[in-house]
Amino acid sequence: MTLVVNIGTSTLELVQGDITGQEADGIVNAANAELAGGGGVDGAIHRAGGPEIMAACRAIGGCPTGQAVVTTAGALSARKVIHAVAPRYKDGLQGEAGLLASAYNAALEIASDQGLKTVAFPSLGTGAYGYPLEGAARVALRTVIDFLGSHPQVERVRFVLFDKKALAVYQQVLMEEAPTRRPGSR
Ligand code: AR6
Repeated sequence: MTLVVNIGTSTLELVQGDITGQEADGIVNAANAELAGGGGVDGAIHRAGGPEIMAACRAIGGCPTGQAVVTTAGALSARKVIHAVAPRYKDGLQGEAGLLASAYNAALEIASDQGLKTVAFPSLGTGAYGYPLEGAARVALRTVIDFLGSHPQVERVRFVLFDKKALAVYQQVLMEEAPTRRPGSR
């Protein structure tokens, strides 16, 4: 089931699925600071998008934690891939929440600058980097809600959650965080 919430004139959606199958102008990758590829979302995006994306990552060379860079989307149907780097979670006392929010903000700023109207995000940080799901969902959703409130040019942000558990946690947190909601409308 899709959960859709209006944020001003934009929409925020939660769906379960594989990020590489999404139709969106921009697809966000859960990258590492070396932009070297890896498992999880990163592996899936490079597999589906082909070698052009890695060539573009090599040319850029790297991206600090909490930041994002943009490349071609290769063979994916999206126009661009935005590579965002979440922090490795230790104990929550190393600035992880601020860095995670910063990674989302950086990706959203790029989307806005590039004229990407629709953007698909995975749950940054909650796989190999170990960020606890509920805390990550709260940071992710708050950051996106704040951004959409002041950037109507980004018309739709869709979180693509890989499994039922992640979808359920994001749904719960969104119910708590969203200013207005329209649950189950699609
Ligand atoms: N579509 C959507 N979500 C997915 C997919 C997919 N195809 N595959 C996994 N997830 P992760 P991170 C979920 O590990 O924690 C990589 O090796 C997954 O269940 O992809 O930011 C990079 O190269 C989890 O909830 O990203 C980095 O080194 C979420 O996506 C490092 O992992 C994020 O998991 C980044 O770690």
